[in-house]
Amino acid sequence: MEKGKIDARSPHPQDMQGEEGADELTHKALSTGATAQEVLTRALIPGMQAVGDKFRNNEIYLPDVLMSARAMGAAMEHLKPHFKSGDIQYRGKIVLGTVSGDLHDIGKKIVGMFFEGGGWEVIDCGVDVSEPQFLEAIQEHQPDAVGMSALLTTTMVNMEEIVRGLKTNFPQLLIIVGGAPVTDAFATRIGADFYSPDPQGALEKLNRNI
Ligand code: B1M
Repeated sequence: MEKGKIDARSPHPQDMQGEEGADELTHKALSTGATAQEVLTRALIPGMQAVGDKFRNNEIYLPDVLMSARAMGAAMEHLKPHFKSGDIQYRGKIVLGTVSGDLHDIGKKIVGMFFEGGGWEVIDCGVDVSEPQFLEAIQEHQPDAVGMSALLTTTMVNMEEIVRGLKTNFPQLLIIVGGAPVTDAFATRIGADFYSPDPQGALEKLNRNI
């Protein structure tokens, strides 16, 4: 998974041609007696942790992260029924969205994949998400946290309004913000609880606080 090998048919990475990937290995682990919890905590979470650390240290590039996240997604398909049946508990629940006026979703999707790999249930509201839409999602899903992404300097203003609105309605709700133009100082100024420049940091910050 860490190397981004999705399944036996996938051509990436080249030095693993024909080898089994996250799909087959997860199936095999579950059918030979490993519990879903063990697969999650001993394989997937450490794998995504390693990917996040390497990405943060510039040892791998964005396409590598995307391939690993896709491999993780293939493994997660086998675990989903176990989450549904209650065999394994999610670590927490997060509502994610790119703020209103902003259509960039690549980074936000990666953040979502890291959270899933970290054992979180992710409610992804998509892009161009307004304050009423965030509020509706919060009421419906009762998350532990909300994550917001903004990629345009012009939509940082919308992020500010949304954070203030959500904090007025749900003062205890943890809010984490990110995206290329967002900074720690900006996050503090608008009243968000956390800022992270990368998905791994976002996951670590919320894990420490949930
Ligand atoms: Co747009 N765009 N774009 N664009 N676009 C930028 C952002 C821009 C910097 C390009 C430039 O001019 N150099 C610029 C913004 C300038 C500014 O505001 N200062 C820009 C512009 C101007 C625009 C338009 C206005 C262009 C136009 O139409 N005139 C327009 C706006 C549309 C809109 O949103 N309303 C527009 C449109 C588009 C496309 C639709 C064509 C496309 C988006 C496709 C999509 O997302 N589905 C696009 C793209 C691809 C880019 C660039 C090239 C790449 C963005 C990206 O995906 N990066 C970008 C230039 C660049 O960055 N080189 C650019 C990769 C992604 C993995 O990184 O999203 O930063 P990022 O996410 C990172 C971190 O930021 C962090 O983790 C992620 C993974 O490491 N992170 C979080 C993100 N969210 C987080 C949340 C967290 C924590 C961490 O906690 C919750």
